[in-house]
Amino acid sequence: MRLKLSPATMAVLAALSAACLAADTDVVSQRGRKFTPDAIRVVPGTTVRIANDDRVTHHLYIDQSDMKFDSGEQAVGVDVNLRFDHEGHFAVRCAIHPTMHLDVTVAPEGAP
Ligand SMILES: [Cu+2]
Repeated sequence: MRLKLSPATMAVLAALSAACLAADTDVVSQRGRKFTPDAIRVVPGTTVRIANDDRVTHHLYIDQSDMKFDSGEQAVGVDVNLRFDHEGHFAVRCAIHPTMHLDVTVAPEGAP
């Protein structure tokens, strides 16, 4: 059986998959003992993949009343996936490098 889709349907499907990809995963790089970008805004339910593209080990954590996280030691080349389910502002820090700071804002699309 062959599935025939009109160009309009194809356009809708393409737009939908692009929106889904945007909502599902964001990638942040660690390089030069900095997060790049160092501030992101995501919708609830987004997984943020933090890649250690650096030459040194990192150790990610969040220590807030509304969210706790501890990656343990994050070796060079290792990704840490962090899922944000709840709205709010979250500071991702590195236990080894106190100057490292990633600001994550979790808010629904269209929110101010
Ligand atoms: Cu670090």
